[in-house]
Amino acid sequence: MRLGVRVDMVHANAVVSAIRHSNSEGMYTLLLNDCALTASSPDVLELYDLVEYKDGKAKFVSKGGRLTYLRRISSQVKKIFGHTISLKTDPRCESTVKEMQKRILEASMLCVRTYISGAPISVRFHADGDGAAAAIALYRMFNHISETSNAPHRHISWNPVRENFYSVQQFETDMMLFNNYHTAEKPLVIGLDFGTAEESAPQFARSGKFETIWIDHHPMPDALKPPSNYINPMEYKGNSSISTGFVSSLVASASGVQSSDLAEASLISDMSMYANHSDLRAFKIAEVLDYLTVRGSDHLRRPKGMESVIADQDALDSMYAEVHLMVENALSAGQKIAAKYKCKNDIIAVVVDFAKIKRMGMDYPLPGRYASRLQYLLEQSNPRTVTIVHYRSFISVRAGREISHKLKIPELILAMGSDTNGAIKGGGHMEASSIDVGDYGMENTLSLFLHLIGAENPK
Ligand SMILES: [Mn+2]
Repeated sequence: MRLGVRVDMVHANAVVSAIRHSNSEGMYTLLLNDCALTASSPDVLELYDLVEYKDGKAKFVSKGGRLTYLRRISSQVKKIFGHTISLKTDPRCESTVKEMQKRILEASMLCVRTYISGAPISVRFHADGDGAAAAIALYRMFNHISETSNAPHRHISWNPVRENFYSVQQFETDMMLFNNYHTAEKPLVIGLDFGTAEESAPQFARSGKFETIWIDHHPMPDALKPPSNYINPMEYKGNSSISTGFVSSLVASASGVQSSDLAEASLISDMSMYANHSDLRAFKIAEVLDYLTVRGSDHLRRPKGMESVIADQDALDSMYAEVHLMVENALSAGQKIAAKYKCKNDIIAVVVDFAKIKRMGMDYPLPGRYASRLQYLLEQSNPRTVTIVHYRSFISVRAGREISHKLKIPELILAMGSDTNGAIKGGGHMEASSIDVGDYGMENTLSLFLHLIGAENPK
């Protein structure tokens, strides 16, 4: 059995590995052979000072503990990586997982090293089921490190992100946090399931003062130079069906933490081709995370709160029942009011006016996810379905894999843009895209789009 660190213990020869400046007195992270504690001090300490620890206080002994620090941090990191576990992987993406393995292990080790040393960490995750699953996997990993290394009380800030890029504001907030610290290891920003967009470029270029681990599975624009420790399955002959939650669970499993439930839930949430829809627990988690990231309270939109729901079977079951009913009702209402069009190649276009769903008092899921769910449902009975959900000035288009390569929707959107002198904008990929109708108006845009996919009698 592992014994906790007793606060009344006296530790000689502790080394200062991180300093947090505050108005009154500094807070110090002290590295020992078998633990990493936090202490205040009557003395003004510097990095790598050797100190004596007693009752939460550090007393200066001597300078020059850098080598002691390096030796200790390496041995503490090593201790954790004796227990790597494996994650069940779909045979279809095994080769990609194998190719990513080295980067995954490096990322995991960097997390452990940064955490134990006491350097601050900012985790930013896309506010959806996949991003949240990824964040919770890492949350479990950091908890595990905290227990295994006797390293409590670290600063990690967990932030859900709505944009698809690492913004100036996010960057400034991270720098503000990091500026309060003076640390042996660089501070760390972890980006999950977002950020692979051109708008991130200036912030990535300025990221020299901290380390990054960036996990994403969206296509990379040519203009973007990724930050360090960038892991995207698309760069390893994989595809976007390998979710961020799945890759993050691999990072967690490298340090001995089980999160296969989150890996599976993220695949379901992102409608991955590797998703196992008969895994009921994973399905429930996906449904609940999708909901919490959109409608959860501040606490329930962060890993600690979300994990408290997942870890409690009753809480998970009852929240799932509630959310699932909302989704089912909204989807069946949509099927009733949908307008259907026969198109070329035996394709059926299903058009839903989301404002009508809202008027019936249903405002969850949001239109984009709603379109994905409806498409998934409809393609069970007819794989040649294209789902079109419109709300305000936006249209979400979803197409099944079987027909998406015939339709080439992103190309149609570009064509509509040039036909309308740039009034219509949008983008996405073959299976999921969105259109901003701009000045061209909803009615006109819809009929233009339906015309392009060869709908009979479009409005
Ligand atoms: Mn994702």
